[in-house]
Amino acid sequence: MAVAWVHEMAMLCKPDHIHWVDGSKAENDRFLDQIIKEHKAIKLNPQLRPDSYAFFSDPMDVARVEERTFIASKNETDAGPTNHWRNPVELKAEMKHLYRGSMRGRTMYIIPFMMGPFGSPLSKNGIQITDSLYVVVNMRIMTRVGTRVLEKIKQGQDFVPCLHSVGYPLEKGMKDLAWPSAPIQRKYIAHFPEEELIWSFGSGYGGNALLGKKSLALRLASVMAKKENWMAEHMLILKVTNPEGQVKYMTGAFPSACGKTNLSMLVPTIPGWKIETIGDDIAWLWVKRDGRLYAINPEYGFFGVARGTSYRSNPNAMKTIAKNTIFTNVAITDDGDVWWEGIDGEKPKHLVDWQKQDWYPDSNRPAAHPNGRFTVSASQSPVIAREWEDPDGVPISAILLGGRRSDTMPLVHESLSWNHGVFMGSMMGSEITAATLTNEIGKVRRDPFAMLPFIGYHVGDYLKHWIDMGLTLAEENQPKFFYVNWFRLDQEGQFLWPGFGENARVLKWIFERCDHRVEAAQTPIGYVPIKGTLDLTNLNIAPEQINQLFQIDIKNWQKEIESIKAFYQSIGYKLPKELQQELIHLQNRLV
Ligand code: OXD
Ligand code: MN
Repeated sequence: MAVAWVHEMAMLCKPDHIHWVDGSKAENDRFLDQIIKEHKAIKLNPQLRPDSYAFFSDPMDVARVEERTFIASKNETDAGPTNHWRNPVELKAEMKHLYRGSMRGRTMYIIPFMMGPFGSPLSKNGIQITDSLYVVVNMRIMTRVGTRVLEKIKQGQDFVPCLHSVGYPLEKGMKDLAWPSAPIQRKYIAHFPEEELIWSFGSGYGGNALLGKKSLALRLASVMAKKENWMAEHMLILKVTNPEGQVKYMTGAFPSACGKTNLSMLVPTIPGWKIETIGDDIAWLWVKRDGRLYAINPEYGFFGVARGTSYRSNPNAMKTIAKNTIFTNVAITDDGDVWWEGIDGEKPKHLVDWQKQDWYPDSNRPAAHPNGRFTVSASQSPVIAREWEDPDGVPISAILLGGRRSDTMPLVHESLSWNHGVFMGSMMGSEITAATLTNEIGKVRRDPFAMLPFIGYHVGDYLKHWIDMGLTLAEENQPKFFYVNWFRLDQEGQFLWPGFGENARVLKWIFERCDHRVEAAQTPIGYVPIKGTLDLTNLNIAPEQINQLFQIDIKNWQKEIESIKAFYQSIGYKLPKELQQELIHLQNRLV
């Protein structure tokens, strides 16, 4: 089956060579040597950053392209209002035309990969075909790649076929580019949920090209999950241990660039508490016979945003990327190391920026791209939990939700019930920052469960699936939902909460709420800490700041309700009635 599909795709794309990736270190070393020889990356100074490489993309190929991302289900209503829908037959015909001969002059690499630990009931096999060695070396870090997976597929296990081409064939005599790709109107990230098939064309960057991540583990997996009664979520998974050695696991949904990686590796400031990582971006969740919710991380590495990462914001990430790391679109120092805005230390006097231009402190432009990334194996993290590859998953006690909100949302509030928690997730929003959409800065973008760009079907059906999952959980085992907001500002525009390691104080409160160890006060929006239960020991924070952090401003909440109503209207008739009811209840509680 796999061989037949590869053969068919080779007939279509017409590569000069075909290489089946075995995933070994020797093979990877050969690929990296070839990449350097072809001037497609630079090797960083081995004394400063051993076995690490830096790539620089085409300036037109630097991020996920949501406007060129398609869900090609048979019926348009199955894609819903949050996706770009295309008729699968038409889209295939259009894309086939592009793939025809698209790998001329190149090698077609066949990558057998697995999402999820070996032996987990949720794990899925995939085979990605690609003509990009950048993709091959990144996939080897981000997923479990190689012969062991291929053996399983050959024994008859299913796999998701993923076809990828950068869309830049090399005709005779043509010179290759350092970062070949296609113009935006020829980029396609296409998902065929009924066939469980992914076709990506024209981009070599991140989620557009590393198809195990957003395309398989979220968009397609969300459809499979709905069908098979589990959940594929844009969530970190963390392990919290209290001073008595008791452990709880939590997941957290936060939109892109809201600090998921930082939170999943946090160094607590409160003595005796420990945080370890299971995953930093994606969680697959299911209910086991014991009526509890369990999670695995389907990924094998971190594809983290470099900007802002430092020993101050995330020391564990800095230690993780000390070696064996691939960097993309960061700046390079004169001694051959990496640099980005927000990293520790003085601004260098000279750099080579992500566009390979000389850069000086007065150059008036960022040296690293805001979406510059590091790709690194999760196993290199000093705080990876020992059970992070447990095929049975970890039991989840709490589900964190959040985004960037300068007002309205308190530091933390807890759901009143499962359906209220789903309501909190459904109305999640984050203020748009300069890194996303420049013309709408400051506006709240509703991003239900941080899944807006990743739900592979109708958002209304997705929210109903969340409601239904609550029914399959024994009530005493239903995780509680906690909406957190580290980003609330005072009247002067200063952060009210110090953030970073101090966020562990909020995790401690959440931990103790799950254990019924601390009381909480009920407010119209949910439970909040009563005085003395949020540990503020040795924290230099004025009582007035705490008051402001928890202030529930009725006017702001009424505005919030209007905005949620407008969002709900955009979902249309598939919005679950349970959520409509939760909105009415909230409105009534606020009066
Ligand atoms: C990511 C994203 O790359 O959410 O994880 O964009
Ligand atoms: Mn993400």
